[in-house]
Amino acid sequence: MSEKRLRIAIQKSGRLSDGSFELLKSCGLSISRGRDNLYGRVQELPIDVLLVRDDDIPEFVADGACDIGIVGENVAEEDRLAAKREEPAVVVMKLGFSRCKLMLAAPKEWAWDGPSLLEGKRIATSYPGLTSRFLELAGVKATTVMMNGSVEIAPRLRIADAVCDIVSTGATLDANGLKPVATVLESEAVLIRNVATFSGEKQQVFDALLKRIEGVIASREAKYVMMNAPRSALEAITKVLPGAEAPTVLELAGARDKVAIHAVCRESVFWTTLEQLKSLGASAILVLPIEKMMA
Ligand code: PRT
Ligand code: ZN
Repeated sequence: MSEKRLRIAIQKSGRLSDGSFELLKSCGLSISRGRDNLYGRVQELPIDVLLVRDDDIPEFVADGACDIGIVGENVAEEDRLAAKREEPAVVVMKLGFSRCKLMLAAPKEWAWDGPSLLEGKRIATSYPGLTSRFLELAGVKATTVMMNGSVEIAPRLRIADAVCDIVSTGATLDANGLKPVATVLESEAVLIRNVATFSGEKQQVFDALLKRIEGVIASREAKYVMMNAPRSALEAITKVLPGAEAPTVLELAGARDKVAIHAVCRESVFWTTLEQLKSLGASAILVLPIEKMMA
């Protein structure tokens, strides 16, 4: 593999992989996979893709085997806290998918009144670094019991009193007689990078990729909103449009007191927003998706 190609590590299969592949695809990149399915090559830019287990990604990026990677914030943060690397990988940006929470969970019958209830208890987790930091900040002395999987069964097996695990819907905890009691980390997929300066060419590729990712993320929520409205309502309408910069105001043929308003809204446009616009006198309101954006 050439030194000039930017190397990105993504999860081969699991809860991060669909989002990671989709993101790269939305950036206009198509990946041709090697026969071993461990390595891919991007056609449009000098980028190589390594398909690996998510747990390996922070290390690969920290030691320079890969330049960048996509991983859960939970895994990136745990690596930073627990692995004690000299120069851990740094988080470049949040990517808005694979959202979940790392949560402390206790048996349902516990009357939870705060973290002090965990004093002297044993907590099973795959995230000892994050769990210990949370307990320390809460001033609680408890023991963490490291488990690599099936953390939720630890209390039933009397391996631990409580757990600290990833929660999405909460169904797994519920099925195991546990309830979430405190959030340790709100997580989503993040882009991480090696701390060292990239060579000139690699930096250019990295900058181009970053610009595209920013564009994809910005356009996910963004909408192009158009409407006709009384000229007098312009100010009130601008205030209602979520995350919009100054809108474009256009003359309407044959109407002196009405204008057309066009705006890019960077935040979600809900039905309630449309109802508010309507009540301010807007009509013919259109909300259109935006495919690409570049600042
Ligand atoms: O094979 P590999 O090591 O690559 O994958 P993995 O099995 O270790 O990880 P994977 O694919 O399960 O998760 C990758 C990342 O997705 C995690 O590090 C999180 O950042 C994120 N993520 C999002 C989740 C979940 N949602 C999730 N629900 N990771 C795990 N879970 C598990 C959780 O551990 C628990 O067992 O799902 C269960 C809880 O789900 P609910 O819906 O019942 O609450
Ligand atoms: Zn894993």
